[in-house]
Amino acid sequence: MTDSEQMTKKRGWFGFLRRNKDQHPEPVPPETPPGPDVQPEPELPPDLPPDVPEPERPPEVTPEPDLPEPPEVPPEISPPMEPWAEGEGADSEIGQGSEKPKVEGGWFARLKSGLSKSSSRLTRGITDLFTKRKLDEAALEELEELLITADLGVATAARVTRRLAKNRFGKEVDAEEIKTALAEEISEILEPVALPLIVDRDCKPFVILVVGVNGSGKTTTIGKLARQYKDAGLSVTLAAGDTFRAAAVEQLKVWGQRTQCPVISRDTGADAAGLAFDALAEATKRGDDVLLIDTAGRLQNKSGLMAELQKVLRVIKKQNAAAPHAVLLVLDATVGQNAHSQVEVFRDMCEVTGLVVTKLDGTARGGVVVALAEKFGLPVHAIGVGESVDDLRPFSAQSFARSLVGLG
Ligand SMILES: Nc1nc2c(ncn2[C@@H]2O[C@H](COP(=O)(O)OP(=O)(O)OP(=O)(O)O)[C@@H](O)[C@H]2O)c(=O)[nH]1
Ligand SMILES: [Mg+2]
Repeated sequence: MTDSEQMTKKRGWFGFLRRNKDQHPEPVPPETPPGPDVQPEPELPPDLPPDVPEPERPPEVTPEPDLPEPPEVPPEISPPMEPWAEGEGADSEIGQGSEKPKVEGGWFARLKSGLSKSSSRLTRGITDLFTKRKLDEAALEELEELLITADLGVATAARVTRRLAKNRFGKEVDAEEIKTALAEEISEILEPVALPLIVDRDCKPFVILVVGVNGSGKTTTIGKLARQYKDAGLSVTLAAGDTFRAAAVEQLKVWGQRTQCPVISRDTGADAAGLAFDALAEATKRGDDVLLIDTAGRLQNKSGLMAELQKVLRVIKKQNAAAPHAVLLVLDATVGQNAHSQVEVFRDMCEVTGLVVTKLDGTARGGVVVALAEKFGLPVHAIGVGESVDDLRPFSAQSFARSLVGLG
């Protein structure tokens, strides 16, 4: 068994659930500054209502559809899902699944090709640097520069090269050896943050607030998470907390239909905190296992967005002091270094408990994940490797590190 498989087994496939030992003796299986393009929006809700507003009218609850068959998947929203590899995902014990790193065209292949921008630069650079060459001062300096340009950040690049030097300085090294050693160093940095998001089944509902700048993948991640939780046998409600845009509510409703989860929503322009409050009340009344709350990524300005998010947090806490149980910051990997300031702002404003990094299937600048791990130490719960409902995967330190340096 590989290390990666052992890790997966130890933590559980996607590591979703902390078992409630009393009630569930059987195995229970288990995702700103606002973007630089924040534009003023003319139609704004007026002043935010008081903390715990009385709804003017009851929020709209899109009932869980009673569908005899799985719903049709609109192709523009989700390409056809990949079938599970044999023996994966079918077990009642989700923790037994493998990450299927060898499946052609599977998530690992997509992750690898997604990281190709970072990895090809690194791979080419390493090959040029280390063709029958000693690991001397000059080589180390060039390697450090290479790592910085691959978004790993100055501190991480320095740390990695220092550690390489410790073991191999003055020795003749080839490119493969350097890549392998790099992957090991990077994996070691990522290991402490590669942590699954664990749903505590004693919390009914386990409240997950999903935040991030516009377009980072919040709503899509909620859809993917909803599917995973539903597949694990949990009852899930979605709250359309992005009341700023009509299309955002509609998008979440589509995900609700696809995953057969009820969606609690209000009209565009309604108070997001009020909606979150009602959604929590509703999910609590129903005894739901999970409540996933979507939020806006863009408001009139950054301070408006932050004020709204903080208000959402306040009203949730008024109703349930322990909630939200998780605040997920969704980061688009393609933004590169900009991710640092997004983490700083959201972490300070919204008590972020973990990250989901999306779009690692694109021309991602995946090296930034390493820099974030080193700098902030926030758990990376999952990564997005595509738009499909199945494209949310646990974050494996080893797989990621190897993909990043172009190793299979
Ligand atoms: N390739 C790829 N696309 C993704 C991934 N996650 C999300 N997307 C796409 O990114 C776009 C934005 O995703 P959304 O989920 O709408 O992002 P959001 O954060 O909710 O955006 P706002 O509602 O505008 O704040 C959509 O076209 C998604 O399909 C991913 O992992 N890979
Ligand atoms: Mg959205």
